[in-house]
Amino acid sequence: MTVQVYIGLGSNLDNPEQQISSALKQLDEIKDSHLIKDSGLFKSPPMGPKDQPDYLNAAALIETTLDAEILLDCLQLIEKNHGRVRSRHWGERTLDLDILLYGNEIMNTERLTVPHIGLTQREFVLYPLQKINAELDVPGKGKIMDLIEACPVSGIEYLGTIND
Ligand code: ATP
Ligand code: 5RX
Ligand code: CA
Ligand code: CA
Repeated sequence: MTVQVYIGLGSNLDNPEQQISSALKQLDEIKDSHLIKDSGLFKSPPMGPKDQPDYLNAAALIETTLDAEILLDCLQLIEKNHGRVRSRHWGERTLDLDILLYGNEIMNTERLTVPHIGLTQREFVLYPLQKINAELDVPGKGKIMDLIEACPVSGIEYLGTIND
């Protein structure tokens, strides 16, 4: 069964634009998966610890037949290949890949909370999702437009299309 999955991308170290551009190519190369669309690039101040660089974020829509946990394994391998080092909680990173939505499923396992836990509080997730699909309905949460209206403003800027 093919499922539509939205993935969140983030980077604030070692040429973030290049990290995200490269990660999008890697997403298209995951087995049994294809990249359908990306949001373009967004810039925002760090949420969580403030003493780190601004972030570039994007979202991607892929179609896959992989189970969510297998997909997570693939995403974590891509993070590792991009030199991600875990120094401190919510700290700076070369690449972060989160499963934002997995079809219309709601899941809560040891490794996965879907829809992604922070989604409704994060402009850097909601705006990229809206860019890909303005009609998007977030399972258990509501329409993307309404979620954006209710989200606390933290400041986000659209930078445009991602160059490869
Ligand atoms: P946040 O999840 O709040 O954005 P983060 O991205 O910095 O923070 P990580 O350190 O990258 O968090 O991930 C910690 C763990 O989160 C992962 O090992 C993974 O098992 C778990 N996790 C739970 N739900 C998800 C999800 N939807 N997508 C990706 N990882 C998830
Ligand atoms: C921790 C997110 C606390 C929100 C996190 C990103 C809050 C970030 C990112 C921006 C983190 C998780 N800030 N902070 N973009 N990731 N702008 O991708 S750490 Cl309140
Ligand atoms: Ca994250
Ligand atoms: Ca993550």
